Amino acid sequence: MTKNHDLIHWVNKWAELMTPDKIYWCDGSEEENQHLLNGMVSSGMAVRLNDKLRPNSYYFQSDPSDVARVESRTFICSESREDAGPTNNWHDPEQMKTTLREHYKGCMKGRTMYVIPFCMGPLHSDISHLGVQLTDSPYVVVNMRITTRMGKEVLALIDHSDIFVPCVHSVGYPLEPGQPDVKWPCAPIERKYIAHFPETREIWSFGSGYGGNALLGKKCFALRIASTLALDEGWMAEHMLILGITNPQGEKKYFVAAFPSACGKTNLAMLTPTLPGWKVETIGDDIAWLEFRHDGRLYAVNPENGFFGVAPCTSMDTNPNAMLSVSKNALFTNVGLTPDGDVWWEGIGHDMPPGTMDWKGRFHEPTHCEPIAHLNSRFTAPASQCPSIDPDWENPMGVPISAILFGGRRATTVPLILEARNWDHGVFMGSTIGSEVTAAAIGLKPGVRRDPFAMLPFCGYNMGDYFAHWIEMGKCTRPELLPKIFTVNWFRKKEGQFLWPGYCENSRILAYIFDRCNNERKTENTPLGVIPATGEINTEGLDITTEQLEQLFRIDPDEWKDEVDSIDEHYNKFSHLPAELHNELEMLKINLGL
Ligand code: OXD
Ligand code: MN
Repeated sequence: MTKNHDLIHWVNKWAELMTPDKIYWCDGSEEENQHLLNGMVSSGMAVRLNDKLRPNSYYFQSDPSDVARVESRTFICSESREDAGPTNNWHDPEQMKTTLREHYKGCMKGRTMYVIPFCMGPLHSDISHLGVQLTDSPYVVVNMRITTRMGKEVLALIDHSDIFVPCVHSVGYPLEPGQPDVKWPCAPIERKYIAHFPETREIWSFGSGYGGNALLGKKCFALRIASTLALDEGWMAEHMLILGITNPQGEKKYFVAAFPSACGKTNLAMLTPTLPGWKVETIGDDIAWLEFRHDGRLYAVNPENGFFGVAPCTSMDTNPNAMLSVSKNALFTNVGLTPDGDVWWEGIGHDMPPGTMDWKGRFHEPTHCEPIAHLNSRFTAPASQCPSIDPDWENPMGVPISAILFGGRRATTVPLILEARNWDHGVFMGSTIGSEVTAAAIGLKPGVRRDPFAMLPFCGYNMGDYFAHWIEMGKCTRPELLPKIFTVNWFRKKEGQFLWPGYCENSRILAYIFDRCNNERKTENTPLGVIPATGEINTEGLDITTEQLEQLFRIDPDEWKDEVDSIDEHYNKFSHLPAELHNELEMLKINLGL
């Protein structure tokens, strides 16, 4: 228990409203974890995997209606609509609280309310932040134990600090006396709410037990609420991986990279370089908190403690480090379950064992064409188990960043690599990231979706103000100390075929960026920015033709006319667009002769 009266008062107030049968304060111990997992196995929510194949690992299937983040039910409840901006679902905070209190009334009946003290960031870092999540889902507790620092030690920190972000979560499925539970309790979509109150730094989530809707430390706290803290306090909370890269001479640098969801951030963060003598190490695969420190350099910390990664297409070929991270002490949700008690998904690198159960609990006829694993099926694994984890991944100071990469999935238009002329030009690049979406994945219209800084679903305030914050951050230090900024696009195609091999061959691009950070390599100026001079990307041993390389850097005037129109349309949404970005767009038009 705690000595923090505010915390005790807050917990009691919510218990009165949600009326759980029991309140349990999580200490984060291994015994507690085993107890919860055993309980879920007994209730039928979890399956313990075969210990010989995958020690201490568990399998879960969600309700088919509760499989992903629901952007349409995610709300930013700021006092004024203007502060949520044109890209968020805004709701009046008092009205939202009134509506939600009705939903929360009695919602934990028949269940235990778990109190989870957690810390985003290393335990004793000045950039870390504390939170407490209430939840009625033991699945959430065991996932939060992996993805955040959680338990007794954090509670001791909360005892000595008045500041914690209060996070309330319920699956929204109370049980009447004698009513049997279901395997995955949740509420229907129209009763799901993922509500953020940026002014009072609160998160209220109701009705979903899955991923970012329920593990509130991740997208809700470390991105949406943290982005508002960062704006006020002069730092940055970003949807970025962090990696360390060492050249054959032993010199090391760190990069961060922002890509929209499902563009391979986890693969890039854990990449095994194909270039001899180079090494890549992982700090984080999804979120970076960035701050300028006394030496004028930008430092990054991964606020998370584990990975919550997309399973399909992860294999020993595409990402051996992720595969080894999930070899034990891992949780799997919505993948297939093999007859010998292991997991399977499309693209795991071997044929499906006969008799594998799909994520909906069915056994397929060979003619059945639905996937075994849901496209958004996930693994949860401790970062400490990743073979490529960086020795400094928990350094409370963070690591100094030399380059910032922006990217998306673009079959046309965008070159393989483009270097910004300066910080403001780089901010322009970040603010215009586009990525092709598939309708199947998130229920969005296929086509290019502008996802500025890959933060579209995750920025907790007006995105125009967020762009301005980026511009301001560039004034925090001397220009020569700012990281260089690049756009990359591994996904360019010709006649339906990828032009660049991607995956571990992306180390060739990272190596080029590394050298650019030392102001090495020959470059060429283009209307879009700076590209490598011919021959400056190491393609030794690659099966790639000169024509393919030219295609990868081609600037097609018609495509760019459309692109500029589309950026114009995108920018027109923002009444708070900083003048610097408007000027960058005008400059691009002039450079392109438009
Ligand atoms: C994620 C996402 O789950 O970006 O990381 O959607
Ligand atoms: Mn993400």
